[in-house]
Amino acid sequence: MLDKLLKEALEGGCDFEARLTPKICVIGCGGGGSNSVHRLMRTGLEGVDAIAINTDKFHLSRIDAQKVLLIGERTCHGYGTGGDALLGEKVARAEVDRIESLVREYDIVFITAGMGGGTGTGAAPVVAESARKHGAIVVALVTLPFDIEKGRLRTALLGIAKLKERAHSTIILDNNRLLEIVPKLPIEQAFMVMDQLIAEVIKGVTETICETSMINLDFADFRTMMLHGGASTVLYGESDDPEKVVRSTTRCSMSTLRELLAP
Ligand SMILES: Nc1nc2c(ncn2[C@@H]2O[C@H](COP(=O)(O)OP(=O)(O)OP(=O)(O)O)[C@@H](O)[C@H]2O)c(=O)[nH]1
Ligand SMILES: [Mg+2]
Repeated sequence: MLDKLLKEALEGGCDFEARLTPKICVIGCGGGGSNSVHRLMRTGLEGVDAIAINTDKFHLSRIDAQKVLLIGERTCHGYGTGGDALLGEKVARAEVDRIESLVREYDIVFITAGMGGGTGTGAAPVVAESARKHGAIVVALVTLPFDIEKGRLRTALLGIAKLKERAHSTIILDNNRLLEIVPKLPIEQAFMVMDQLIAEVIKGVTETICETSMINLDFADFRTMMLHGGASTVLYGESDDPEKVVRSTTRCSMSTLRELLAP
């Protein structure tokens, strides 16, 4: 995609900078993933298109995103999959053409999902595969279920294994650690903390790539890192420097992120 843009920009005499700015989206899969995207929109992610994909029609109708995609309507009749990840994968595969036409224009695709249910767990790997097929760099940010969500961990781990094979980088955040950090928060607010963190990771990466600063990474660096790196580490930098030499990339402290990362 980048090579194509470069060629077009050089040949066409078009706005070079605009054409070379990578197109980025975040795709929330399933209920939890869509909720994350909804909250991400409220925190204001500039330059990132928000997309939600779900089997649950009612839930999708309440999501604030630039694009939404209802999948599996004929099988799930607009409801969820009832925790059936194989069904989630099956309905996503059946509509892979629609998924591909959603993702094909992007250079970087972030995928977010709460793993352990049916739609997000089953669809996220299919979305990753589609985006990768069209040349995007794919970064997945997914959560492990709470211990009290009995039986969901196995489903989650199977989904994560598939995701790891397809995404360039998979960042796993553990909901249980969230409970340790914010034990007294109601679940909805605890999810908001997690979603805020997911938002900050995406924001940090996109700002680092898209905005100019002294210590900077551009899309080509990011691409090289993702294509050739194995494990990935997300590092944040903050500075009170009045000249703002280093851009503040996050409000979340690094220790919070470290706490939440699954071992
Ligand atoms: N970060 C975050 N995680 C959530 C949220 N809601 C649920 N989860 C987590 O995501 C897991 C999967 O749940 P859902 O996303 O509701 O399931 P789904 O993908 O819609 O799948 P089905 O409804 O079974 O088809 C849950 O077990 C929770 O651990 C949310 O609002 N934010
Ligand atoms: Mg659901």
